[in-house]
Order: sequence, then structure tokens, then C-alpha cells
Amino acid sequence: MSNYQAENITVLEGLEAVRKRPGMYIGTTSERGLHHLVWEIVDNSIDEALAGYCNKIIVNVLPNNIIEVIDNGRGIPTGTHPKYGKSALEIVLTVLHAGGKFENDNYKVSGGLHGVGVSVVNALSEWLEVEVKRDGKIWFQRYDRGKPEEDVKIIGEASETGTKVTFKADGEIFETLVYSYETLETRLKELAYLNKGLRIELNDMRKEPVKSAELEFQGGIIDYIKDVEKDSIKLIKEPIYMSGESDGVIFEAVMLYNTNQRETIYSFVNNIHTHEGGTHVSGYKVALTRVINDLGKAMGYLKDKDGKLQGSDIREGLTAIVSVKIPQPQFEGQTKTKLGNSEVTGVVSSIVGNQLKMYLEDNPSDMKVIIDKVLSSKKAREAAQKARELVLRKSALEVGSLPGKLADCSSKNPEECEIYIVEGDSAGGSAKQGRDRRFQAILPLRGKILNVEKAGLHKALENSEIRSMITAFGTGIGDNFDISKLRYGKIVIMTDADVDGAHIRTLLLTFFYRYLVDLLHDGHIYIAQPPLYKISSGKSIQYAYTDKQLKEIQIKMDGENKKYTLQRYKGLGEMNPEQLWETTMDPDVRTFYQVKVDDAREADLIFDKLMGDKVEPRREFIEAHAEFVKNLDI
Ligand code: 28F
Repeated sequence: MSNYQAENITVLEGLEAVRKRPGMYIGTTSERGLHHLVWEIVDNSIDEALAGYCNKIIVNVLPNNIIEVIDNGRGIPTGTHPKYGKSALEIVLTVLHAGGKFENDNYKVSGGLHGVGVSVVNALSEWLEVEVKRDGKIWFQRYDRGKPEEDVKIIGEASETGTKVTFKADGEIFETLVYSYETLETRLKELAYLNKGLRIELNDMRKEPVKSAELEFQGGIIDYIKDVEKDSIKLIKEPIYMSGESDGVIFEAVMLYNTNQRETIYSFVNNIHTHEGGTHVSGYKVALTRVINDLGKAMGYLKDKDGKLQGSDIREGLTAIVSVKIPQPQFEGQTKTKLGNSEVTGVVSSIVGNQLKMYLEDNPSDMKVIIDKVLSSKKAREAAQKARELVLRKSALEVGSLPGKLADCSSKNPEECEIYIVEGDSAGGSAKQGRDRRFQAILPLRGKILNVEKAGLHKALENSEIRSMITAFGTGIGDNFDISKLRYGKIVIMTDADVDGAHIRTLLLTFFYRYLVDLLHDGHIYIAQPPLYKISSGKSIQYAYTDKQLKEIQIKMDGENKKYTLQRYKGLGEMNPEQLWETTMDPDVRTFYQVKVDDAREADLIFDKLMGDKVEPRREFIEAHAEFVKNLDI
């Protein structure tokens, strides 16, 4: 049997193999598989572009869903192939994987099936025609289900070069023969972004008027990231672009920061979207983390107390596109979209390490913005972590102890239970002794709780008083807040009636408003009203809760010519437990003020004015309220 016949049998067996098990070559025979036919052909043109010989590709969808792809590359070689004694063109179109680009080391791209070659498309087409302009001639061949109708022949002359492939997918193989314009445009647009300067035209000629897209991006992936991020709020004015080549790896990447919390990294190898990432992405991440940490310190934006910033914090709000082109990509992962080549990690991390460092040194304002964003991400993460721990610890504590300072009540029914937040140990002591321990719990606070105004949740959670309260309440905080876990129906703020007491109360209301606002919404927060004065005359003791009440009592006393002594309560600690109970805690006698959300909001606004950063509003507020100041803390 001659070499020629042997080759023919190989070709026939190859085409039969493809037609028998198309899924082995193009994944499915559904709409996705149908579009893979186009990607295989287009990828060969892209290869020509990558090799530097093609800068224009046209994709036409003709009536009856015939696809036509035209490029202005060198044209598939047509000379007699030394091994097969036939035109190289026929070999490329009929021998499996003879697309040849597998062998030599230019950059085989592919539509995601890693370049099974145009011969597969040929085998799966009812018919296919190829037209090559090369060496001043136009070469032509037509195939039926992959089998040449006749030898390659010259059908004309041409001065330019290029390849045109026209084909009709085989209705015997595919579930559908209808192409989606959107699917074609989306992928062709991505290819145009990934191959800057390449012009790709798409024309849908299946019906009038023709629908077309002209896809060409001189900015390449810079244009890509601007399009992807067109609706987001950017933190840095321009995307950061890096590129380089070494050890046969062509690399480029572009990145920007926006105000959201997501990390978005699109990565590609030879234009294949590596959804599962791989060594090119890890190389990029390693370098990014190193540069932000090292440069952050060197430029004085990071203090030692900030510690080493974690990659995940650094990548919050980051969008990046990483694209490498390598001759022999090894794909791994579930869907074969993870790059495995280990040599790529080092190449990418050194290019990014150098170029990102240079860029940020030249743009310190960008560096500052990035560091600020990363630090706030870090703090938010830590706060969330602490809040989770609180909840965990609380549930752990559930079995045993709650905050040491808490004198809990015996009832476990939140409806009837109330917790008093009391300022200072002396008042705390009287409250513990004076209370009804069946339904009244006492949590003494030592000194001022944190000024949560400027601190933020992470800082607030570092404050033990605040942590005690959250643990005692049982609801958790932040993302973990769950009001159904509240352990008390009433949370009662019981502070002294002096300036300090008012300050503590404002701090507490601000904290509740900022971090536990649902407790306010649901009406769980109260303010105890201890008496301001004790009027004693002989055995009888009366209490006045307001100046007005005092006046009325005094007028009455005077009217009856009674001698009386008057005591102004400066602090709760001046009352003994019985007095505290009968004036302030006994449900039958006491007056509580139930806090509304706007009270707390008012407190928050006042707090912001008095304790926030802006000086002007504070001055205005004090001047406006000076006349009401009775006992100003000097
Ligand atoms: C519409 C589809 O398929 N374009 C292609 C070329 C160019 C060459 C090539 C293709 C080398 C020897 C295996 C030309 N001159 N468009 C396309 N353009 N294949 S496919 O070579 C094939 C390999 O056989 C080409 C010099 N080197 C390569």
C-alpha cells in the first residue's frame, strides 16, 4: 500500500472518529458546541495576529447560518507537503491536529478547547470551503463532511494574502444550527480587548438590515477594564498597566480599585479565560501583596502597629485583568481552566513586583488611597471577626458565666427581665442590693465607654465595657446581630443626674444608635429617672424628680408652715439601696423614659457636633446653648 493510500486511510479514520464522538473534540453538539466551530476557525486567525502577520479578521453570519471567517494573514501554506505528497492546505484542513501550530512554538490560541484545529470543524461541517490568497494566487478547496471533493486548485490571482474559511455546520451532528449574534459579539469583543490593535468585524447578514460590530481596542486590556468598571466608583484615577516578556512568557495586566468589597480578577492564557486561575494569577497576587506591604512601609503609610496586610484585605475592591501568552500551556482543574505551568509564577511576580512598585512610587496619592482602603477593609474584617467571636463566646458563655461584672436576674424570660446599665461601682453596688433579683439584672460600667463616634465598630469592640454589654444583651452585633437573642425586654440606662451622667448617657445612646439601632426601633431602651431632690421633714420623706415638682412641694410645705431639709442628689451613689429601689427601680413607683430612635439620632447628631472632628459646628452649638449651661465642667 503506497504512502498516499496509507495517509488517506489515516485521514478518513480521523474524520470518522470526530464524527462518531464529536463531544470528545468540541465538548457538546448543543449551541455551545456549534459556536466552538467558529472559535476554532477564528483562533487560527488570531494565531496569525499573534505571530504578527494579521491585523484584521472578519466574521460573517450568512443566510442559512453559514459562517464565513476571513483574515489578512499570510494564508495557509499551499505547497506540496513533503510527508504527504499533497498540498499543505489539504493536510491542514483534513489531518487531525495538523493545524500544525501545536508543533512549533508560536502561540496557539484556542476557543477554550485548546486548538483541536480546523480539521475538526471540517469533519463536523456539511460542507466547508477554504480560499487562500498567497504567492499572488487564489487557492481553493471544498469538502463534504471533511472529504475533499477534488484536489486544491488555483481559481484566480491576488496581490494580497490571507485565508477565508466558509462552512455550514452539519445538521446531522448539531442539535441547533442557529448562531447567536450576542454570543459571537461577546467573545469577539473579548478577543479584540485581549489582542490590542487587532480589528475584528462581525456582520450578521441573515436578515436585513445587516447587524454589524466593529471591534478594535488600541488600549487592549486597559480599554477592557474601563469597560468592565464603567459603572463603578473608582478609587484611583487611572488603571495601573504592567507588561513584560521573559522565558517565552508574554505577560500583561491591568488593575484598578473601586469602592465595593468584591475582588474581581479576570485571567487569560492565550486568550482562553482561565476561570479557575492558576500560576499567572498566583504570581500576580504574591507580587501585589509584597509591593503594597513593602512600599506601604517604605513610604510611611503603614505603621508597625498595622502589621502585615493580608492579601484578601489588599484585594478587596480590586478589579484586575491578567493575561499571559505561552507556547505550551498546561491546563488543570475541574474544567481545564487553571494554568499549571510553574515557571509562569516567577515571571509574573517579578514583572508585577518591579512595575507596580515603580508606578506607585511615581503616584504616591494612589498609594495612599490604596493603603487607606486596605486598612479600612482590615478593620472591618477584624470587627466582623470580633463580633463573631463575641457571639461565639456568648453562646459558649451561655452555659456558664456572662461578663464578670453582670449581676444577672434569675428569670430567663426576656419579656419580664430588665438590665440596668449603671455608672460606677458605688451606684452599681446600691442597685445590686436594692433590686428585685428575680427580674432585674445590673451591669455596672466603669468610667467612660469608648467614644464610638470616630472609632468604628472594630475599635468599639476593643472596649471591654462595650463587649460586656453586647455579651450581656445576647444579640451579637454587626452582621451577627440577632434581636431574637435579646435576653432582656428592657435595657435601662441609669446614670447620675450630673454632667458626667449626661455624657455617659449620650455615649451609650450614640453607641446604641450606631450599632444596635434595632433595640431602639423595638423600644427596648429606657432611661431611668432618679429623683433630683429629697425633701425630708420629720419622719416624712418626699422626692422631687424635676425642679417644677420641687417648687410644688416647697410651696405646699411653706403653706403648711412645715420645716424641711432639702438634699440635691449629685449621684445615685448617695442613695442607699432601699431609696434607689423605691424611687427609681420599683416598677410601681418609678418613671422610665422610653428612648425613641430620633432621641438617639438627636444624641448622635449632638455627639457628632460636640465630639466629631469638625470644629465649627461645635462652636455654633455651644454658643447657641450657652444660656442653658448650669454647671459647666471647667
Ligand atoms: C479563517 C481562518 O486559518 N488562518 C491561518 C495561517 C498561516 C500559516 C499557517 C494558518 C505551518 C505549516 C502548519 C503561513 N505561512 N484563518 C486561518 N493562517 N496556518 S491558519 O501555517 C500552518 C502551520 O503547516 C502560516 C507561514 N507560516 C504559517
